[in-house]
Amino acid sequence: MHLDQVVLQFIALPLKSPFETSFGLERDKRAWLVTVRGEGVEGYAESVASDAPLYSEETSASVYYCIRDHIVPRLGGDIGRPEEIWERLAPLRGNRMAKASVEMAIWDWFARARRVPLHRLLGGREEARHIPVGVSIGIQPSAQDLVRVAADYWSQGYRRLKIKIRPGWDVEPLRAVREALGPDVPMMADANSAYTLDDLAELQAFDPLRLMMIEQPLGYDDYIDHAVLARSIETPICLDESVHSPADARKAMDLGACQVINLKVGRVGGYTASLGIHQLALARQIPLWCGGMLETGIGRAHNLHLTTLAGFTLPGDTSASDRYFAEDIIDHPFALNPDGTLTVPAGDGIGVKVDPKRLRAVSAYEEVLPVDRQDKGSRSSKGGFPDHDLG
Ligand code: OSB
Ligand code: MG
Repeated sequence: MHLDQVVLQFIALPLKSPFETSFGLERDKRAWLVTVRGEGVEGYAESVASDAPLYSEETSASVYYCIRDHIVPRLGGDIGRPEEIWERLAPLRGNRMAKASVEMAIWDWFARARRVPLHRLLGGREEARHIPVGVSIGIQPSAQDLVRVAADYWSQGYRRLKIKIRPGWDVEPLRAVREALGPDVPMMADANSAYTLDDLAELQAFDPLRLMMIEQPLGYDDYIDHAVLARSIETPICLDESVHSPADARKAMDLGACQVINLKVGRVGGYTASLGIHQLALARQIPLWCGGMLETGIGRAHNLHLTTLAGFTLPGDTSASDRYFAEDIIDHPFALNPDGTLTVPAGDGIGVKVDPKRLRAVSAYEEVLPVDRQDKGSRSSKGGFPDHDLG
């Protein structure tokens, strides 16, 4: 199979309400949509990098330049299997979000060309049609607000509540939710690296709340301190930011730095790396769940296909489209089923497409990058990325 073009479209999609974490506040979902074209078929994905390097080192700008200058030039010639993309991109260090956005679109392209759903190409469980999901709740103005928001999501059917924390917004608001909703509600916290081992007393104070886990309490690049912390608290530790590869996952597991892993395809560089982590997690009996990055429906569809794999035993962060957006950009936005599941889209590839009218309303910039050097490509800016408005 041969690729002809990679199309980059930058979108800014308003969030229904701002999302606040220990590293910042997001008002819009700003992302690159990636379309790959060849053999008369298209494949779709999106980059999970944000404008500022707060969650990871990558940014919207770095993703653009990496795709344009380093990834697309490596996509020429025959592609026999989607796994080859990981090998072609392996000489490029880091830049995993950039790699993943193209690699994921190519997996979708392959699945569509073979007329199979993506989960089949990935080796997911055929019977996993409905995926139990949770919701991630940002930092709220008060504990009272948090209890109201948490109770609302719980009543909608979400299977677990993840609550963002930071020093000064941690045990008290979580205790308020525990007291309001009762001991049986599956709850967890995500610190996004806001603590250090000096905060051991605060982190131990979570123990009586019987959380499912605490996500990335310590350094975004750390396993050693997490391993120390794991021996000093009862709450299981889940790693997010500090796991970038199967090798990272193995080291974190060997050191006892985590009992759970949040797997985000974008963070680890694509599906081939994700499948490597998945295999390891199954072998070591480390539960996985699929994380999220406030994706549009395109990224949500990818997440659901991944979550059909057997190692995803805990509800993830792939909530319904209406949790973040008044209007998603896909033809069939995701709705929460009454049993707290999302339905894996049927059809070829990821099973959803961008709605062209919605896309026009939210797109700021478009560039066509030729894989075939004969083609000149094109650019059209509506005053968005990358000319202005880097955010
Ligand atoms: O740490 O999991 C995280 C969103 C942006 C960046 C990092 C994280 C998150 C979330 C939201 O927790 C997950 C989602 O609902 O998509
Ligand atoms: Mg996280």
